[in-house]
Amino acid sequence: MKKLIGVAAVGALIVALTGCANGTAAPGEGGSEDIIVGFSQVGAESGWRTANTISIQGAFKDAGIDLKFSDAQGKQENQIKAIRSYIQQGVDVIAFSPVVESGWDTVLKEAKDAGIPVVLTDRAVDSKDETLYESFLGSDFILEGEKAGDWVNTEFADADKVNIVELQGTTGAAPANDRAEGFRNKVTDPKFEIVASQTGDFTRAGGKQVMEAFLKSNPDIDLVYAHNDDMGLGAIEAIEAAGLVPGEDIKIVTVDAVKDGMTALAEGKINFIVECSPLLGPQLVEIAKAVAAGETVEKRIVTEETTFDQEQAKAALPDRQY
Ligand code: GYE
Repeated sequence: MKKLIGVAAVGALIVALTGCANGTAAPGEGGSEDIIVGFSQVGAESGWRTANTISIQGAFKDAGIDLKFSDAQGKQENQIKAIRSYIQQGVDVIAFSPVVESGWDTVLKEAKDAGIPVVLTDRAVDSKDETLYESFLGSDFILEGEKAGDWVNTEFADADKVNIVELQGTTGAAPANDRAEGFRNKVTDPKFEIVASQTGDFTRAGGKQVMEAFLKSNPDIDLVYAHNDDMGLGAIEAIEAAGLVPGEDIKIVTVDAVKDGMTALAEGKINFIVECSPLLGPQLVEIAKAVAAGETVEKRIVTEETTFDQEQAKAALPDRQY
């Protein structure tokens, strides 16, 4: 059923974006496959990112569209350089996943002045001027944080005092800002205390290192809230090394639901995962084709997502693509 809805939604999107039911709004003589798209990826910090890169490269390949791909290795300056080089090359569309939210107005203005449409994918920018980009395709990160918070409220309904540590994503990144905010929107009862909060940069090594420090300075941690699976997986290593049982002595809630995270959830080492889908490639292709053809697309396209407890993870794992 879920699959059907997904297919229907993509079909509807194609119709909406191309404005015709057969999905062939080909600009010019050669058709939309002649376009060149420049894409700047954040890096390769997590399982989510790897799945996202595979989805995007695969979808453009399948569509027969030339995709120029660059990996910014987590640095905004590299993304700005890549965008400037795409402008210079005169690509038809620029798409990127902004590593942090701020500081994009100048380069986005340069793209706009060059007449090249820009599509944001996965992460948002905080630019006041919304004419600097055509569309933003990605998850609602505040909602993800809220879903994690809802689970915490239910899980600890009978507790008197809950000490929480938070492993934050990359400082200044939209998913780090919003997942922190969403969680705090829900976890409001005074019995909850966020005793420590620090960035683990969305990486497994970062999550492990920060968790080791948290364990040393906080003797009584009840819950880890990790902004992604990879940091949660790093925290598991630190908790086990400290002689404690992850998922039991210390509960863990994360965001993403990539295969390694889902495996740890099915094994009982993680307690709950909020899904964040990295499979943005096919929708990005449709948006790129449409904006290259000068069509107007939805300013905000939100990804549909679910949540998983341990039993649901066991059921979903065999079919998990990433
Ligand atoms: O949750 C994390 C990745 O921007 C949604 O980035 C993405 C986040 C994802 O490193 O694992």
